Amino acid sequence: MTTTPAGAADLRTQVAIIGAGPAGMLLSHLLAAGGVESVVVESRSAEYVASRIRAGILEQSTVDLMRSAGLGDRLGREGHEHRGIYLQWPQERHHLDFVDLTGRSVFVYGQTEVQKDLVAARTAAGQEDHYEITDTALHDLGTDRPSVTFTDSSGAARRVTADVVVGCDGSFGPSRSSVPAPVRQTWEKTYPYSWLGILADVAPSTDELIYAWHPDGFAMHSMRSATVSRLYLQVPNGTDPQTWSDDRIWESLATRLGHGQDGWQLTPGPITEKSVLPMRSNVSTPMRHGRLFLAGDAAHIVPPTGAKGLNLAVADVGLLAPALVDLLRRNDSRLADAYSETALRRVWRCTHFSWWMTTMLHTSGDEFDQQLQLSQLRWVTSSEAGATGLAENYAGLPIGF
Ligand code: RFL
Ligand code: PHB
Repeated sequence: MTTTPAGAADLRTQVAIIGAGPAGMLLSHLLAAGGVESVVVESRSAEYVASRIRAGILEQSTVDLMRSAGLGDRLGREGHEHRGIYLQWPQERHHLDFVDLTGRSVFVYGQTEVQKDLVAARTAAGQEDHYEITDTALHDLGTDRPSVTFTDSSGAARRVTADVVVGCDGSFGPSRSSVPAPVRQTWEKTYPYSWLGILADVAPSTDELIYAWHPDGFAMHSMRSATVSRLYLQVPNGTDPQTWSDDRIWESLATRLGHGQDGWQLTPGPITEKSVLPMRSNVSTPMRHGRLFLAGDAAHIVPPTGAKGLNLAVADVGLLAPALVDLLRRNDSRLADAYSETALRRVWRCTHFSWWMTTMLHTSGDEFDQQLQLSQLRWVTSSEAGATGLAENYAGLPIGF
């Protein structure tokens, strides 16, 4: 933490939010609905943030929160409700029906679409945002007048003074490390593999997502719409996506996803995006220090196998918004004081689930591990108790969990 630079042009608000990703934008929307004003500052352009291809699955509680916040119209029209997923390994494919198992479903609705809906809502509310800023720094977090300084897109030095600062700036932003070292504790795990992800202009070859274990490595078939497919392949860390030709990608997907198995066919199509995503688990605690609160990837990262990253960010904000409304409008700090501990219960549950899905489905080359993975997959797909455990975690625990 540093002191505020002299001469910075001042802005005053109740909540200064760093980061305009889904956590920051949803928080500003929920705060506005609760009568609390906020300013959002973001280092990238609005177009860049809106076009980042990331998550694709919304769990039930995320959908419920978006609907109750008035963000459910386009999601209702364009999102696709899925009853469950397919889990498979060579010669076997099993459907897990989450609705039968838990009464809850999931929705296919891309993070790009969530982001567009959030930007539209914030623009309609006429609240203040600053994009393409640099030199973000947090100050005076131990006082009741914390501030954020930055250089705006015209090169001017600015300062936002607030009652509360919320770090929604992902794992590489400055907020997480503003919790001082003696207080901050970080748990981290990196995995010995990455995902090569593609977007393709082709109708999905499946009605619901397929998660496939294969001796060559994990593969997954997801989708964005009736005409756009999203697929992933396990690849070694450090893989350059350009070393994978389109033909090699489709051939590997066909092998790992079981093209020809029981007559199922994978239809290839033009690849429009190709990238490699490393995988790690990371939790940084506490999620509140003084007048600084952390939400979303700023506090925790999960590998994408459980589809939890975006949903956890939404769950954090679903807890934090009412806590800040109580704190700032009613001078009631009970929810704010409980925020870190309450949020971390769900964070650790989702961290465990994401690790469990990841280690069950990715091959490490160890033959003993392979047998354990296959045994686990057989159990999850044949025992109602096993299937229900996966379904309950995947379709999502209620917001207050
Ligand atoms: P975000 O979306 O990363 O937003 C953080 C924002 O903070 C900005 N920022 C700063 N702003 C001002 N000053 C600074 N110094 C700043 N430093 C950073 C950043 O530019 C950014 O706009 O975090 P948020 O809002 O917490 O949302 C979390 C989700 O985005 C994330 O959990 C998921 O997208 C994770 N994730 C995936 N999750 C899934 O559930 N399924 C997926 O398929 C999936 N794919 C992905 C992903 C994350 C990825 N990243 C982070 C590398 C694919 C990728 C590539
Ligand atoms: C996606 O559609 O990008 C997606 C879906 C489910 C996951 C991960 C990514 O577990």
